[in-house]
Amino acid sequence: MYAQMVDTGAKRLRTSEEMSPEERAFQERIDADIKIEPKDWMPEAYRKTLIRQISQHAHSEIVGMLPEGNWITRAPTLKRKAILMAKVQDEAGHGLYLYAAAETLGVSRDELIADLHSGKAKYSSIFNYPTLTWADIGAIGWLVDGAAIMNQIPLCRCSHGPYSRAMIRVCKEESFHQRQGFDIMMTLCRGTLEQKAMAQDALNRWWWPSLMMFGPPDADSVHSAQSAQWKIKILSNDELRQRFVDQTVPQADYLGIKVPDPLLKWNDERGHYDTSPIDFEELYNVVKGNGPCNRDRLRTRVKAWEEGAWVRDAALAHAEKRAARSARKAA
Ligand code: FAQ
Repeated sequence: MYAQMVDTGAKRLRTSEEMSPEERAFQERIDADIKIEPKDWMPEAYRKTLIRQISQHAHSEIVGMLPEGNWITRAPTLKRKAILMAKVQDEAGHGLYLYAAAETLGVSRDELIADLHSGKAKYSSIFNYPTLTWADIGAIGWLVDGAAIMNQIPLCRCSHGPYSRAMIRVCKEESFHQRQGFDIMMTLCRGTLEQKAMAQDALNRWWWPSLMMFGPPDADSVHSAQSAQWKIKILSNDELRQRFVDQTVPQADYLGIKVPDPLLKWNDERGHYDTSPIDFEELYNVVKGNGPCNRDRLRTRVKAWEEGAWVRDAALAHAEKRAARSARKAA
């Protein structure tokens, strides 16, 4: 897979001879699966790549609270409401671990958040689609969390210590999220004809955007080759996408609903499902800011940040007061 990335990747990788002695020693540690920790030497480009990816990931968790948060007051039962609240709170927690992992690379949380709010930093394309019915909450858990886990399990083995450790806990919680989504879909699919139709409609709308979460095809992925060499990426975008399709299609069959792809077919020779070509123009358009909800999502985040200023000020004042008290006691 790595060789394939090198062949198709946009950037040529530096050979061992072209690296400085420090870089070579760094690459040797990575090749030997030794984690890179915050105080270790690292190439500037490695640090920047990680800040980019980890912060985008953190922003995705925080923006990702919005489409589901929108349904907390409308969940159909008290039990579903409690579960959804816990899930959305977990996402806030994931965002916080990830911001903390990015901070170990020498960037402040305020800088990262300013980049999100100015539109400079990206977050996952998937969160720019609307949640129109309760079945969308099921589809997000089943498909979006399912895709997130597929991408994040290999990240538990990535070369950066803080990121890899954050991923272990995140994946455990995501697995609960995925199951609660599937459980909502099961309930709807075993319910009335209208409920089953709602589940089918949600699958129709979330299927293709979920496949796009894995990023552009390998041939167009600018960062893949370098990230693979540094073991930030363990599996390629297309490989993860294929694994997700292979895992999810039988689940749709079990639910008795149909994946919205007329060309979807098991290929015995490849041992995988074949799909129709994916319309990556839609991904690029959403990433550029033109998805159905991009503007609304950013506006909501900026408003929440501004309206939460007094909470941050109060927490800071409290922390300063406590620090001063401890200093007085110690003196
Ligand atoms: N959306 O060269 P590549 C979740 C950008 S968490 C937006 O392939 P790379 C939990 C990419 O950043 C979901 N932008 O890039 C949850 C780059 O732009 P840049 C988030 C995308 O980094 C569930 C450019 O395209 N997960 O869902 C997307 O090697 C439910 C070129 O692409 C992560 O962030 C996209 N889909 O690979 C929460 C996982 N795809 O930065 C709430 C960690 C690509 O040069 C509810 N991240 N781009 O301006 C990764 O694994 C990687 O960053 C990829 C992209 C695979 C996303």
